[in-house]
Amino acid sequence: MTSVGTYTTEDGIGIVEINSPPVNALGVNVRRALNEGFSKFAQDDSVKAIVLICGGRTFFAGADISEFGKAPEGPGLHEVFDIIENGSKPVVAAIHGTALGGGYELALICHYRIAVPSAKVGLPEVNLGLLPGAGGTQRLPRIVGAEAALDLMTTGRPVPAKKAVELGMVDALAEEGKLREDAIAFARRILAEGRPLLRVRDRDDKVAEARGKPEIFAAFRKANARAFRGFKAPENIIKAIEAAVELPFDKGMERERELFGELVTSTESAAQRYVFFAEREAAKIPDVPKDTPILPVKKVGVIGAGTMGGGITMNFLNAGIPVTLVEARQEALDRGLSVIRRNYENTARKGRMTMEQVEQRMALITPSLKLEDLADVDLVIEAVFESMPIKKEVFGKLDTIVKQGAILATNTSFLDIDEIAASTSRPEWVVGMHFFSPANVMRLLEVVRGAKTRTDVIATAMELGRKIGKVSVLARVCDGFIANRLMKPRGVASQILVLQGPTPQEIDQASYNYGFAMGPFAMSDLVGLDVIGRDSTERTLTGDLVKLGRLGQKQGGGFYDYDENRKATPSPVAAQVIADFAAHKGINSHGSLPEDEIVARLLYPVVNEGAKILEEGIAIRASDIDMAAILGYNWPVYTGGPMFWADTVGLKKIVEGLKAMGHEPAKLLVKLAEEGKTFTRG
Ligand code: 3H9
Repeated sequence: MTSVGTYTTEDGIGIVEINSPPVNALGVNVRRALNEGFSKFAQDDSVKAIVLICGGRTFFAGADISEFGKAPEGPGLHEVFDIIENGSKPVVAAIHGTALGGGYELALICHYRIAVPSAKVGLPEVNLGLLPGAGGTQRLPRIVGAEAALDLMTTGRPVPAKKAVELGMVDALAEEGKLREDAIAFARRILAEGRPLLRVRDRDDKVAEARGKPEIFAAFRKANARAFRGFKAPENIIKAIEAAVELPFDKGMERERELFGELVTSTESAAQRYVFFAEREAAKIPDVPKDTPILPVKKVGVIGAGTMGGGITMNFLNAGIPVTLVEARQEALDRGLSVIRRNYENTARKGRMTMEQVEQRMALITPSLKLEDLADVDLVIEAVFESMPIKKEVFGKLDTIVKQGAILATNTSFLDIDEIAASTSRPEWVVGMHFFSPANVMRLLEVVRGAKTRTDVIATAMELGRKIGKVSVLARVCDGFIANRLMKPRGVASQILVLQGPTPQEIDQASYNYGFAMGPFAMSDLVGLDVIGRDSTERTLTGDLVKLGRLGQKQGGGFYDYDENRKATPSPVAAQVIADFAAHKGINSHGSLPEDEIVARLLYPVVNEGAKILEEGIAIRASDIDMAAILGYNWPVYTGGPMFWADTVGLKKIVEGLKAMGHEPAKLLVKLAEEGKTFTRG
């Protein structure tokens, strides 16, 4: 293997340049190259200062995540860092792209930092269930203080270079495109001015401000308890920053190592690292090569200005893509436009957008009452009422109106896309683009390929999803595609379980403790029982509640009673309705169940459905199913999603559990269990 480092000198300045695509992660080859470069310049008396710079698209993006859990190879990060920090020559980190995690920690080891304005720096380890384990928890508070460090490290937010200079995270800005020259000039200036070797570890003033003030940490824990629920990393980050404040540097480093060790071996972090790669894997489609041409989408049409159509439209406006928004009636169009405007104005009120930006986005909409106005768009997304005859009529008309070479997409959540496509003369241009509500917020986009969809249409829809900030997951046609089909058995299971003994609050509590924001009954009450039971023709439990005027939170209570502040309490009326319905169904109550049993009854059927989705080829891979659950249904990310979670539980146990509940386990699930294999780990 050729070295990923080049070491050159320019008039007394040594330049260590690392180029290890794609993102200069600090894997074994990079560590070796750093070791080599810095050792070489340490011994070279003609070198007075050193610039550390990266080739390619970014400064180091962090430790190599794929190395975690494997046997360590080559020099360790700490070893390399010690050589740099304790050398006798000033080192300047020259930053472009994103200096993240171990990458920014490496910059903190250097004595000075210079960055181009487009660069970002930060410590995002929390998103991988980790803490900055290469000294970041001890050094960053010494620059920005404990409170800012708590915020930066528990959110993982990257900081743009200009702001980083204000915070002291970066010392100077370089001119865009001139990083190398400016970094060398900066190094020369340091030498000329005889500036000292500044080691962040030696600073104390900022951490001293928080010393002996445990209330700072207590208040932070309290304010964020909800956001941190279920995650392990934020608490360990807080403890590490407490150590930075209270302990001498070396002791703090020991504490950091201990706390990092706890995290890197945790299931939560393994799950979050898996999710990091799963998100990127989702873009890869075996029969759609990477070099498949992406069709230009400069102008979009959206049909339907209701909740979904409006949310879909906002995604494109946010990405600066003009949208022609078509509705059948003026009143509905006006209402749709005013909802979009109100959403933006609310964002502006919260200070996350200017009023000028609101107007810019609104100006990108061309409202229309005629499908004919879609003649020249590059992509149409239909978001009208979920009825096959209506969809077919719309697509039949679009076929005669929209220019050839445009993509015709439907946002249907369960209808047969091939049948919709057949109502046009160009089924190969038809694709599903299924958004999740609220469509401007939820990050999942299911791209549904029909039997005839062209590969460039698939590639374009997937890429467009990425461009508007979604994670695109590819599905084939079936009732409910991936996410909705996957989660349906949970709803069915909860309706049966509540007749067998556990109360709505016990079931909801078990779901909440597993990590969902809300249990199925609280959720039904929020959405409205009349909405949920709308399509049912037979007697149902929700139907019985609706008959009593119990529509949920909005009217009369539902599975719970509500006070004027919408605080829920167990409902004796609902309990009676449940008992009566159980009697009607001939189901005997067995009383309450332990929480893990409730979770198994709700979620093992989901895993089983996932296995079917996989064996039928609806999803390409198990990790795509996990992404769909996490991003479409807020499945707790620290479990890794249903398929990863099933692997942690053990597939044998799931198979036995399903049988005991009277479910027939999917063939694939049984096969993997018998072979001792897993869904996500081979
Ligand atoms: C850490 O540093 C721990 C230390 O504190 C302590 C150590 C003791 N490792 O995202 P992209 C791959 S933890 C390995 O599509 P973009 C990625 O999988 C780390 N691989 O590009 C993908 O591969 P493929 C803290 C990595 O331009 C390819 O690079 N750092 C890593 O949209 C391109 O990635 C982070 O958490 C990595 N660290 O975004 C930063 N990073 O082509 C994680 C990326 O095969 N990285 N890959 O699919 C990111 O946030 C984004 O990748 C970045 C670029 C913003 C850098």
